[in-house]
Amino acid sequence: MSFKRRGLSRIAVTVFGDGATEEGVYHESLNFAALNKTPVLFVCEDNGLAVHSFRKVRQNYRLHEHAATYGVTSMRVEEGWDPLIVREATLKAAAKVRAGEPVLLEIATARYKEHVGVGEDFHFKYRTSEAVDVWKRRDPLIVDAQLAETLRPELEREIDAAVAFAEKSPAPGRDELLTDII
Ligand SMILES: Cc1ncc(C[n+]2csc(CCOP(=O)(O)OP(=O)(O)O)c2C)c(N)n1
Ligand SMILES: [Mg+2]
Repeated sequence: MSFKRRGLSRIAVTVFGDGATEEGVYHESLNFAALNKTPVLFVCEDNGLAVHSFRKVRQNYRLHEHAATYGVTSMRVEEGWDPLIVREATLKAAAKVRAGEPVLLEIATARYKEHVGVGEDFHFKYRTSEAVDVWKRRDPLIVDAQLAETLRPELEREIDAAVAFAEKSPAPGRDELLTDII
């Protein structure tokens, strides 16, 4: 809304899980964005899980069909393991957003680790490691070790720079509350 009011040609990208779409704020945000034609790209990482529960016990809607009822265009990528396909879809969705409408981009994916943290959670038995292996066998960072090693230094530099920037940034004060809002 701020970008639009200030006449900036920027877009906002928000990334969330399929489980988050059951929260009221998701629906309010979609409605607000559609109504005001704000330049927002909603990206849903759809792994079919919310913590330990599967979609079929949680959702009576198909996300992309449901977005249409708010007048939000949606796109779905099944090949979430393929960065080039994800990139292409994201560029297409972003172009639509720049042209003046919010878009929902749903990307099928898998969660390798537990819901929060770096451990595995197969011992809870709500899912099997075999189901996740299907994804790992298609994951270029696992299948193509050379590609992973080529990318690693640049990614590590980017992460280190982001962490250093965060650590040296002062906490925001009250005077910043409305910065970039109006
Ligand atoms: C702001 C906020 N609202 C609600 C919750 C409660 N909550 C915890 S996990 C979760 C859903 C998780 O599902 P998903 O985002 O798909 O993550 P996944 O389990 O796939 O990693 C929700 C709604 C929260 N943590 N924070
Ligand atoms: Mg999920």
